[in-house]
Amino acid sequence: KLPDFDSLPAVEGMPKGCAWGLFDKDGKKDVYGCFNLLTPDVVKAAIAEAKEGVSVSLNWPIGAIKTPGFGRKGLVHKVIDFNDSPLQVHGFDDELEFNTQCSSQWDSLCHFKHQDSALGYNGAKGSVKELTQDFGDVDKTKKFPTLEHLHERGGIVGRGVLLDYRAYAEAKGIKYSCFDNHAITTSVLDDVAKHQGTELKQGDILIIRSGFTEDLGAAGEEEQAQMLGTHKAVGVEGTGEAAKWFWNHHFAAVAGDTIAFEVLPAVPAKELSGKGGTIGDLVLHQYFLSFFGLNIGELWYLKGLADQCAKLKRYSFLLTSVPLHVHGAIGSPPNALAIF
Ligand code: UVW
Repeated sequence: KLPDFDSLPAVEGMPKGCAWGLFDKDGKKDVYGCFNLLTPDVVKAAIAEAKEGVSVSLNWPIGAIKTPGFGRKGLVHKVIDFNDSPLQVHGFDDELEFNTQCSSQWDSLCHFKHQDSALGYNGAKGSVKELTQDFGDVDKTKKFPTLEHLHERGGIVGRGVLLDYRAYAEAKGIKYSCFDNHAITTSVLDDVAKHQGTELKQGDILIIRSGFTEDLGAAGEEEQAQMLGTHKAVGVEGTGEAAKWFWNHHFAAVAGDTIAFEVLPAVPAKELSGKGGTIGDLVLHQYFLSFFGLNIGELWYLKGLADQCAKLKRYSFLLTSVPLHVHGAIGSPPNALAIF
């Protein structure tokens, strides 16, 4: 049984809310965070959600945004004709170059640190150089909670649950733009669950749909740049109270279709010091990734999932996801499927 937020043990020099050490085993520092909640019993129960034999991809095309936000590099896709290569035969290869956070993605637990202490989940500290150096010695990166470790535990398999905020807002006549700072409060998330008849359980992978990737994908290149250029985005309210709500549900991970999961711009939370108006003010990123060990998925494409859930009147399903197997991976396309 996991402690609730108010009972989390104090960690010297850190604000309240660190789940550090909770999952440590045999004197080894944990690197999986809340994915530890995907126990064999939780996975077996999740597999029972696959009844219809229908699967839905949750992955937006990697090149869906021509100029991704936060100065990130978009996709460069080079197709190589074997006739132009030393092979001199008929056929093709291709090469991809992209920032792993330019489209649908998982944030690893060392993607965004607690800004005051520069510490990541479970006290992980160190520079990019330390994280990526010496590709021959995997043990050197064991202390960093990267996505690579997920391969040691067989990828991500669990019960996915959709909270379809977009459909709820349409039903209730709530109007909003995905490119404005529209905050989805946790009390509204409770209402969405009630409206759908959905029960949230420990170990769930919670997915929230706002329509962000659908609206951005429908826009042309110039319009996309304008939409992202506002640096405003719909998302979950970035407050300590919201962080508490998420921890107390004991999710295995959270994901959504927005660019930062939490509303942008972030407002410095009273529990965390912040400079004001900077990306360092992200509240849920600091709580989820650094304090809780709760991975965040962003920019997932959720229209097909929403349609399938509405058709079946069922918002839970088997979810599988396999991040790229890259040494020291900080972010990755999720390669996520919902299976009904
Ligand atoms: C940043 O890290 C700035 O954003 P995100 O994880 O939301 O892509």
